[in-house]
Amino acid sequence: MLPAVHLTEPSPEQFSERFLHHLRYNCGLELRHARAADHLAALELAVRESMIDREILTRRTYDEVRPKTVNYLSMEYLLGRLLLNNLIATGLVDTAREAMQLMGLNLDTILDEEPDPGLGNGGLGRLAACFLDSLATLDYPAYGYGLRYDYGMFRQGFEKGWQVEHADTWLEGGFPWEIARHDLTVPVMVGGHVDWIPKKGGKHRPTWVGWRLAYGIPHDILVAGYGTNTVSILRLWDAQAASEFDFQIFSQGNFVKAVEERERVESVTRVLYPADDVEAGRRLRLMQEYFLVACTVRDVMDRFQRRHGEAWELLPDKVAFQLNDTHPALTVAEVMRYLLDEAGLNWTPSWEITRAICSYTNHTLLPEALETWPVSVMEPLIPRHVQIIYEINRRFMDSVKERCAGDPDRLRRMSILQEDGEKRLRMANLAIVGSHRVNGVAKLHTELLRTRVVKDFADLWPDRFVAITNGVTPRRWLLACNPRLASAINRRIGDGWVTDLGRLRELEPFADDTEFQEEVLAIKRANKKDLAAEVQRLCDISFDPSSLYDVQIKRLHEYKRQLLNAMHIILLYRRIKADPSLDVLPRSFVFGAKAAPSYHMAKLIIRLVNGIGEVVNDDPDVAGRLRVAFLPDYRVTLAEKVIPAADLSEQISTAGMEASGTGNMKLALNGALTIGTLDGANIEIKDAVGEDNIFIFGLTAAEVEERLTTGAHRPWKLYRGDEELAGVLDDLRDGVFAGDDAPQLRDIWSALMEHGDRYMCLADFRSYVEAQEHAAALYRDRPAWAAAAIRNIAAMGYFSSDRAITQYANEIWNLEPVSVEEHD
Ligand code: 26Q
Repeated sequence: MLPAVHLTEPSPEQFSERFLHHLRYNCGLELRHARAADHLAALELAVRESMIDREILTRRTYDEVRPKTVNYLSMEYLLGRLLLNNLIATGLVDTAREAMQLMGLNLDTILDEEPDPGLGNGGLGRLAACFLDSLATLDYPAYGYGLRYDYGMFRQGFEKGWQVEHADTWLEGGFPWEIARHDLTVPVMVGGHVDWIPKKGGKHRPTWVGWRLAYGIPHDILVAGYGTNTVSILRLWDAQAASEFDFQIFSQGNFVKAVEERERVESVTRVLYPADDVEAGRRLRLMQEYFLVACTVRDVMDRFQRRHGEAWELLPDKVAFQLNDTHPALTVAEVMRYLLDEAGLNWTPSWEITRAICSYTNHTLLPEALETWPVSVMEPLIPRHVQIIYEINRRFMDSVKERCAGDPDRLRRMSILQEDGEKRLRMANLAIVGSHRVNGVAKLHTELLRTRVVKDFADLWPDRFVAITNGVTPRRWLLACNPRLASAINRRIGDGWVTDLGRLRELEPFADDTEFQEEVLAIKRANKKDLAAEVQRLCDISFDPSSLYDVQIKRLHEYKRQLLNAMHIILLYRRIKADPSLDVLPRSFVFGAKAAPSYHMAKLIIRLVNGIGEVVNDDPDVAGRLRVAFLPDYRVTLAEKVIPAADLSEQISTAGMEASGTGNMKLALNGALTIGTLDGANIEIKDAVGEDNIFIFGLTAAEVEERLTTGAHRPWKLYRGDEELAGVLDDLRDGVFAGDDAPQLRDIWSALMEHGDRYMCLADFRSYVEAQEHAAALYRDRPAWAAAAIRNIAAMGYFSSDRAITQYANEIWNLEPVSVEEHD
């Protein structure tokens, strides 16, 4: 008999006892000696207790029920701060607030001490974090798997307007949320080669020999569902050298070489690649991808075996692997290797099982962003996997040949092996062939996948492709980050929306309610005042809360077109300079974006926006009507401050290039109006809020495609046809906003005028400016703007990650929720 587990809610007094206990026995401090960082650590440990109780309960339930479990594999998790969300999830916010008060401390001050675990680049990593929140909240049995990078996303600073990168040492002050599970350490094989060795029965079997061992140490971060007992685990792997690894070198007396070798192994989880495209493709990155996959498959198979022994045929009823983009695509090969080489199954059942348990989410439409790896890089690291992939491909090609014999081009396109030039493996093709479902992340995205990017596969297997539009968690992105708006909503419709976001529809009737309009405007203003203080602190720029806050926060990419936004600001500035008495709506522009350190053009655009700010912010003719702030070190924590204060949400990617976007959803949920192209999830946002409550502009994906492929896009023609545009371009050419850096920033002008303006900034410019004018006009009509904002909030129900995860569970994983009850 296991001991009973009951979850008891601590009183504020008991909670402060807990806090003081941790302060004393973990930090070795009495309250009077504790500093802010100690308060934080003690509070985190106090909350963690409640989470561990729930985790133990969850584990017990699953050991009994042995339910099907989804394993989400992602190279990135952009968690953001955890303390407030964990307090909210466990229902301890008020208790903690009172407890801190009892000790003369302030909860909000402590919360603001927490560093941001930034183990991701952008949307894909944040989506993984929202999904974990929803999985736990909806009681789906789930594990998240990732890597425990010693250095997460770099910290961004600006020097003379240029981005500079600093190391993110997030583990330095200790990270109380993680629990190292040395007992669950897994071995990982690398290197060596494949031999054909006779097995029993005289048959020769390929055998991976000569490999070396490394180890993966799991570090578990608990993820508490909101208002449920379910706690799931995010398991992050840390690479460690095996002690016997270097035995031989040690014994030869080459101590220093042996230590270097250990260092090489352990560097696998040293740093997150700070680029969200394939350019960063290096051997170490491949090693990271393999390491995640090898550790995870081993862990999942060990758990399966503990529960079900060797009944491998049960795998599809018990296990699902979800691949977050192609980064963990080697899962397909690793599961095959495990079933063939370790479980001893034959090819056909192994392949059926593999396909039944794997599925793949695609996050990009740009063909050049699809991951491929040179065989010459893969072979020395994972020779057995390369061999298995060749065999997968051979059988796949045979089956395609039967269907489309007379179409060698089609065969070439569909092959996992790219053979022109250096031989490479196409990870998307591997992931598609090895999965039973492939999903896009928005309707348009899935449609373009089907008809353009992987058309051949969609023609062959139409049912394999499904559309599941992204979503965001309302716990972090409304309840936690915008308490003012959350309580105003609660006062009108109750708090059911927190776990059933569709309930926001009930706000619709309040769109025309003057009192609610005024309340929403007052809340926005208070949030804008808070942000103004932050902007002052970070950038020494003063924002007027009555100005329109025009916000673009996302990774810096040419296709996201921060440049188009900048060109609009230049246009407004030029209009003011031409006539300082002109009536222009006062605007405060907020940018937040990190550029990949090797992305030249992205860094130039950051320099340009900072240059515009320098010129515009202090120009007496402008008289404070335009303010431009590029907030340094954009990350989840900063997003949580900007989003509640935003009036206008810039979602202006070149149509057909943004797979979905998720910031668009967060901003609308907080009452910002969108100015955007018909791209990604913007289209579905438009359908939800109605055309009158969004500012849509620009070419459609089909029109962009047409112009790019026919060469119909003519930058110089557009230049000559639009005087204002010409003025903006001349300023870019002349380095008006570049100071001493004019020669370098001229590359931006060249990209537009000499290299074909691939992202169609010129083509969409006039239409964008007009949409901006509509936005300005509506903003002046405060009640009308408030009504539109309320309609946006009311329409965001669909964009909850709870809805998205329910779809994954039903349409991909065939997964049922399991409720976690207290045990007697
Ligand atoms: C690949 C190979 C080597 C090094 C790095 C990478 C790499 C890393 C990160 C490639 C891509 C990423 C991230 C992509 C990403 O964030 N995509 C975004 O995913 C969101 C969630 O689906 C969408 O909303 C966005 O539209 C999409 O851009």
